[in-house]
Amino acid sequence: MRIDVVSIFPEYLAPLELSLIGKARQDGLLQLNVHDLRTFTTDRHRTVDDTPYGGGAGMVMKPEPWAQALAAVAADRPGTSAAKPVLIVPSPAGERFTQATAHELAEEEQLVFACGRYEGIDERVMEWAAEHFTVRPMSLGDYVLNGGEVAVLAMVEAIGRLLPGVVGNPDSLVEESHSDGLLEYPVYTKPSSWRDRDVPAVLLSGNHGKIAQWRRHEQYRRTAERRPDLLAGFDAGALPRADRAAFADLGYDVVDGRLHRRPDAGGGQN
Ligand code: 6GU
Repeated sequence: MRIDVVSIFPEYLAPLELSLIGKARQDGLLQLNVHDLRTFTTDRHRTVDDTPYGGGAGMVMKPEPWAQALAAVAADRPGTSAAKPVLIVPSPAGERFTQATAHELAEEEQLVFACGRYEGIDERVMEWAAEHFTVRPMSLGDYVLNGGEVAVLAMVEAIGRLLPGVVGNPDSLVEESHSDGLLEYPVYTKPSSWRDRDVPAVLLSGNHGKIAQWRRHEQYRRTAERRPDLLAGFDAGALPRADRAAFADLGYDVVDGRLHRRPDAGGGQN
């Protein structure tokens, strides 16, 4: 995969030289280029922003430096592949970036990230770019960052670790939070007793069936407690009796293959 990132703070992307993603770049699994938007300006002051039409607080990123940068990135492509590269525009006004999005984007040949700052990029850039790219404004969640750079660090890591060969043991991608629509179960290591706290006995039992069931039920418990919103999308159609009982204990009944919180159930917010 090839990734291009355009930013006025290219140094912000330095962490992508470290750890798993840095190793993937060294190993040639990921070709990642960071571009300084200011090198695509033509004025003496290398201006990238201006005041907003219609008034209001803050500044807006000028369209022409972005068009120059994105055209350069689109022109400099490996081979003559049919697919347009995907242009990801980090923004709190974007579509939500999820594990499913990460899987989808990990299949692409080329991703380009356009890091906005200030109040955002002139909207006409996104319209113009649609000619060369599949444009996808993307948000990490419902909070505001000062610019797209930190969001790009998160998205590139989430996508990059799904590329073949980047994570040493691919099994670790299967048993993690969100891989099955649930939160991950709790984990423990030695010593089995630590500061008067014991590891749950079932994990020392050697009974792999019981361990798997305990872990699954812990996933249900955690998800019900911390992210009940995720349970609305959970496929409860083919659950074993013991799993339905576990959900009943948490206040959820299965109706037509979907989980429904019992109205009289205590505890949680939902
Ligand atoms: Cl992707 N960008 C910015 N600037 N703020 C955000 C975000 C992205 N996701 C949540 N807040």
